[in-house]
Amino acid sequence: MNPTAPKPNTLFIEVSGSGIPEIDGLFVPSTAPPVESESGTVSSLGYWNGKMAWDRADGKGARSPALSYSNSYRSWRICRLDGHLAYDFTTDDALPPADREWHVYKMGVAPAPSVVIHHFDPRQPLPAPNVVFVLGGPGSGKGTMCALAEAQLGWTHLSTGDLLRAERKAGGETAAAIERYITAGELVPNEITVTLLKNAMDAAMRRTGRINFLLDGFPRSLDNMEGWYEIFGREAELPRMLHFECPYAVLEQRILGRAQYSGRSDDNIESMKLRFDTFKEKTLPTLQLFRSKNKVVEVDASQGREDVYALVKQSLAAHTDPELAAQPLTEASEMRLGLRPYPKRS
Ligand code: UP5
Ligand code: MG
Repeated sequence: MNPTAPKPNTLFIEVSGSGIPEIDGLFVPSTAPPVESESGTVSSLGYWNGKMAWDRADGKGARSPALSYSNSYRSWRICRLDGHLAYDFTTDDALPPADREWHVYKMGVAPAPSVVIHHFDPRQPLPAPNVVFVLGGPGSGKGTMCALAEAQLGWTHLSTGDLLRAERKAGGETAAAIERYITAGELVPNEITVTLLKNAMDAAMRRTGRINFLLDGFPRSLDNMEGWYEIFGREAELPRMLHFECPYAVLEQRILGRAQYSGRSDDNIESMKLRFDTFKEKTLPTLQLFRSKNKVVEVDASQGREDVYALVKQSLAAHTDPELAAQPLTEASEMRLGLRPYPKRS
């Protein structure tokens, strides 16, 4: 293949709320073969002016793509069926903006539509995710290591604890219940946790196109595992598990260290003891189950951060993009590893 040839466009774009029927809808990557103009220039509909362009799902945009980039105006444009410009956005961004308001041009209808970019065809079910569970006592470093793997290795980090805290903050109907369980160091019921997890995984896959997940702090009980089976099926292969092993005295020190800045209602000696009891009573049986199926990688998490991260990186290597794995550490990653101080708070 010619290395300079444009890459095929594989993204899907959903446009809604424009008030113009031919604009609202799904923009799909073009499958039309490249065409040769009279002067002999070959262009592909999936690629326009050096940037990706989008055809219409109904094929109405056969002559020129309805969503395209103009190099001369340096802007993304959405055109009506009659070719008139309806919306534009001046930027050099590689993709049409999905998080900012578009400008309404002469033939457009205000307000500008919202634009959502999908990495997978939204009309089809999502592919199966590749999941690794990460378990370990409170303060064993799950969050720290998963955040590193996300920033450096391209895995998506989802912490059920963080999802629950975000849901509590959003103040929905389950917020009060979540608060009670978390402060008591007990496990939040399955209906809440597993639903949050499933929704977050789907949204992340569509948004990023990435299917590698580190699920931090899940499954915390055999009951959680039942919830998992209900959603992903009993036939699906059991995910692998990283177990962060660390003595209680070390965990306690770390949690008390973090308590100075975390603002977490469970970062105190009393909640910490309850969390550890819950870990032994509810989470250890899950770990045993995974051990009996040879699915566990044991990680000595009492070591320094760099050593723990090296083990994590190694155990994820088979599914990690080697180019990402070879990247130098970002500043934020160096801070997480304790190689660089965090900036002083004012
Ligand atoms: N640190 C990390 N690694 C270190 C190292 N190698 N050397 C030295 N220091 C290290 O790390 C803790 C602290 O230690 C940090 O200051 C870090 O810099 C340092 P962190 O990465 O935050 O540890 P982590 O294992 O993530 O600890 P966390 O407290 O988050 O674990 P928990 O499992 O207790 O908390 P979680 O947020 O997962 O859950 C909270 C509550 O939510 C649960 O108690 C429960 O009530 C509820 N919950 C559910 O009900 N169901 C779920 O599925 C999940 C949560
Ligand atoms: Mg955590």
